[in-house]
Amino acid sequence: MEKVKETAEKIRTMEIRGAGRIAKAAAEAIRDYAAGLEAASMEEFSAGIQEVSSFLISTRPTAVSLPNAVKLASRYSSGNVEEARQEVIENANSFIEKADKALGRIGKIGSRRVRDGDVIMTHCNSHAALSIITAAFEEGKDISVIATESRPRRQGLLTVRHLNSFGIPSTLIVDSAVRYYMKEVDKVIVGADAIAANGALVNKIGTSQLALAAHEARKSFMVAAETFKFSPSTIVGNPIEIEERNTDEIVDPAIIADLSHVQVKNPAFDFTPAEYIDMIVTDIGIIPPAMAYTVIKEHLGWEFGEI
Ligand code: RUB
Repeated sequence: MEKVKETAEKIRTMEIRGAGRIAKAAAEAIRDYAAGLEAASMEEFSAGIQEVSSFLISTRPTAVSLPNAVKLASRYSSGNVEEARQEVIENANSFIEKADKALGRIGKIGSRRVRDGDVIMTHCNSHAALSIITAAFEEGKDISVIATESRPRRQGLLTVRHLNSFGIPSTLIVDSAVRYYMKEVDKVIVGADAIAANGALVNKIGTSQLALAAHEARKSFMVAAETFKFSPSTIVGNPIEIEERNTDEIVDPAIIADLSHVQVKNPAFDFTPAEYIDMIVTDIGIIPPAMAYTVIKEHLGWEFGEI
């Protein structure tokens, strides 16, 4: 349990962050927990897996990849402890392997939509979006990137560092400069924390502003998302919860301590409606947002009874 707590803390404090990495870390934690779980009966085994699953899921509420990963990794059908343990280990490993492959596939498929000379705008730090950008560059396309700072946690710095390590030219801008630079942009590529059954995207706060600016300027808005970012529970009406993070991330509490009429808010994500999204690049191909329901039902393999 110590290792699970360690992983949960790293997710909570954002040492491990980005929906895909969070999902893989959770699958690894469940696998290692299952491997070492001392259970005299199936009841004890089930209770242990259940407890750890709920604990991990509670660390960050918005990235649907987290409950999806936990659910896929912790599946077992055997009534025997040793067999069930093996099933969990295999399911977790299979999830991790598929997640790695998915990033590569998204890069390969999405890069075909990037043209030589493109200026790409991206937001926050998405490994899926970066997979497309780096794949296009490695195919020899002469591209450059405009990366938003992504206040308050400034994940844009991670993005420009990553791009720089590939030799891809990038420009770092403040979030409020998005519309100012949109005229220079050919396409926007962002990642996803979750995609709802109606095709709406949940991603880092400010993504919907980018989408609005791209829509106004008639620039293409692409989302890069593994199929495990699609949210089954939205089919049965559950809304995706937007994480509100500590306001210390925005302003030092001492600065506003005596401002009795001021409150600070720090939502970490926002919703971009499907109508602003041109395509979603997934590991099973490029789809329109209207196909989100099909992905959940047919490719994620979810049954209504499970929700
Ligand atoms: C990260 C973020 C990313 C998505 C997708 O937010 O919004 O765009 O998680 O990332 P945070 P990836 O930094 O708060 O976790 O493509 O790497 O899964």
